[in-house]
Amino acid sequence: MATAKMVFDLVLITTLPTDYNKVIKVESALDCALECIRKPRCDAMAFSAPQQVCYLYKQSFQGDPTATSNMDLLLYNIKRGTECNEVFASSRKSTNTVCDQKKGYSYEPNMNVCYKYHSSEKFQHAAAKDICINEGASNLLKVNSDEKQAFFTKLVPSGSYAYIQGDRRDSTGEWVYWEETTAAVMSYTNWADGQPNGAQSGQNCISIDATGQHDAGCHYYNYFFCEKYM
Ligand SMILES: [Ca+2]
Repeated sequence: MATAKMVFDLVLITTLPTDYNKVIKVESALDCALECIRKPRCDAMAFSAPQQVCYLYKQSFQGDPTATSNMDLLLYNIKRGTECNEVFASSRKSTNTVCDQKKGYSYEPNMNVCYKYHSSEKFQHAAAKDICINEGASNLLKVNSDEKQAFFTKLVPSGSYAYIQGDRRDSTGEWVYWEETTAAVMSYTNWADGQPNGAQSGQNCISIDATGQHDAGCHYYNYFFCEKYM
């Protein structure tokens, strides 16, 4: 059996470079290294210990001579022999959760949220959800904290609405999130003034604008947010 040789060079950098390709939820720096090695075009990686996420890069890092080591954020350049590509090409596909920048997804480390804002074409609620799932997301975005409410309502320009997760069950009037095929009662809502106001007229979905959350007809055409749950 060929010996697969690879070298990890620790690089000192003050701030995380933002030109990463993928963000992956992992448990350790070693898992992060394995994710990088599995990808033939990955030349560098960063592991954030507090968030347990792994950032993958196509380009090697340039070290910063003034930076000091930081155990919360470990960055490595990776050099490997061609044997490594052969060894890992046949290794099992990772089951870790990936936030894929190539598909237009962004990662917000402070909230640990991987999301995409679809702001060019409007869709009805069911179609929007299908688009999210078909491009690898978990579902529409869950706005289930004050931080997410503040962050995402700011992204929607005045006069526009964007769908998020949540719909009302006619039988009980409860608002629920869908976890694959199971409905979970929503624990967080943050309605705009005067909302929800559409129970009588079948406003059974949720959109956000700059002012907060609105119950909205699921047949309305709106922009939308997708989320990959990390
Ligand atoms: Ca409404």
